Amino acid sequence: MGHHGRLADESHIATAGSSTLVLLRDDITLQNTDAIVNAANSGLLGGGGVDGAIHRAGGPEILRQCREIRAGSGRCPPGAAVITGGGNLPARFVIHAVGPVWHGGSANEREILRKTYDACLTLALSNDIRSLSFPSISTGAYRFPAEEAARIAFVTVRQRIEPLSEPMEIRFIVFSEYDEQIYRQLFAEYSSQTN
Ligand code: AR6
Repeated sequence: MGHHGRLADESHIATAGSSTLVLLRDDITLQNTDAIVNAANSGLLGGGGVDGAIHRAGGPEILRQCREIRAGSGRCPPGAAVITGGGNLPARFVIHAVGPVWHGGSANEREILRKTYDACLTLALSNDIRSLSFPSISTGAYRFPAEEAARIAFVTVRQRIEPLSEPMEIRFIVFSEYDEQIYRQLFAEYSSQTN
């Protein structure tokens, strides 16, 4: 549990069905969840931001598996995700998810972002992953407005895990104080509805 003791208040923890949602301001590569999600691109061969950090911390085995997937299935379209091992990371798996590039909002970006989170959860459930850490997909290099992206992330995850009977832990990992405020607000709103 290590990392989230300091944040264990109502605005950083929420319950959805038998599962727990956690908000953490931290580095995603340090998370000891079964899997972490990478904010990847369609090429699947690395990049900057979260992607760069994951490949640096996880070592060459992750890239090797990504190359194998590329060779077998080609590029990964926005809204989809693939899974590899975690290499040297504490997490056993990395789910490489491709979010939409923000083009102003009329290119179906919101629906594609929703599909991206959904694809991660589908892969998690089919690989027996019970704990999963998400970064704020598309809100860095891909320029998706952070507030709207957070709401889509939060609602999509909640709706998908609420009906599950087996408990899961989902962490939303943010890097900036600004992003933390956005998620904190969502957690607080949601907790006040359900209590
Ligand atoms: N841990 C947690 N969050 C982080 C970390 C980290 N180590 N590093 C950055 N963030 P981005 P995107 C935050 O750009 O917008 C890459 O080049 C960051 O502050 O990583 O989906 C890929 O190869 C921001 O809030 O992902 C793609 O080409 C969020 O993570 C492209 O960028 C996402 O920023 C994907 O862009």
